[in-house]
Amino acid sequence: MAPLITNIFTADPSAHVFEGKLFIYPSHDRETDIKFNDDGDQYDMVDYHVFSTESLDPAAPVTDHGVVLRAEDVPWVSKQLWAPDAAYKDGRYYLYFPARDKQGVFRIGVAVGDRPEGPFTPDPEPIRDSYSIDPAVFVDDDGRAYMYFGGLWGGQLQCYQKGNGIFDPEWLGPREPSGEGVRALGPRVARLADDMRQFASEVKEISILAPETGEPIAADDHDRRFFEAAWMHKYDGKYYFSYSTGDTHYLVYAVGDSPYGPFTYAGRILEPVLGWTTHHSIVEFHGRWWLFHHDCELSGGVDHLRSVKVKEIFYDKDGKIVTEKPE
Ligand code: FUB
Repeated sequence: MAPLITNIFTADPSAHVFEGKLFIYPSHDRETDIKFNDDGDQYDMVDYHVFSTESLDPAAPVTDHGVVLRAEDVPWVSKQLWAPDAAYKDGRYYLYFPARDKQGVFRIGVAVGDRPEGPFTPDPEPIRDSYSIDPAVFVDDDGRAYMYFGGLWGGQLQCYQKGNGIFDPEWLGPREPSGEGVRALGPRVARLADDMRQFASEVKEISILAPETGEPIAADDHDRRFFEAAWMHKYDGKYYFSYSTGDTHYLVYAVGDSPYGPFTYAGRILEPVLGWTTHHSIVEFHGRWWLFHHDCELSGGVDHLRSVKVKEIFYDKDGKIVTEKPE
């Protein structure tokens, strides 16, 4: 299947329907001489573009709205603009993005605009109490907004085992908890304030439960434990929390009855693609459900030069997502 975006390398697509059009907020991958490592230093991105399309018909054009935010325009950022997301509330659009601060610690920032295609003006400081990577913002039917976030290894989630805001540098690197009886680290969620620029609640850890035991997924269960790439969507009144399993390269999901979880693991959405990372979003558009994701086919398998793709997904009669194979 051909990539949706071919003029530049793009990854981590967060798709949203705004003003009746489909908007995509991806990372913008670029060439670098930085050596590949398991901390992801080679993902050295410096800006964001926004894309939109009126239709997901393969022949429909996709518009590149150009650069909407640069690392150099955000006072607290040192490097690595990783996977972003966007949200709309009360007439304004919000672009959320993770990046390393001047101390090399990942934080999450917000930039605000009047149009879905930007431009966006960044707040001068990261969101208070935010940490790690991969923000995904979900606005529920009652108007309440939640940010899901977190990522292991280079994403530094494992550095916060002593508590929110307590960064433990001992855990830096491609590391995570392991061992018999040790539960996996959960992704994080916080409710967003009405102004969408700060957290209105404490950051909470989310529980992802194994269906066979009802207990949290084990740390060594790398086929199912949360690694990065949080996404939330609602289908038939249920909350579908989806994510990447990182080093086992699956996109998987878990289902719950509340935006805070707990969520019970429900299966795979996409088998591994070409390339180390896998990251996605799920959105309903014109009455059909779409999985946006990326792979490295266009770059011939270069892990940090990815391209956004889209694929229709289907639910069975019980609300289970039918597993897709990469194309
Ligand atoms: O694009 C940089 C990082 O790679 C993202 O933040 C992760 O989700 C992975 O896709």
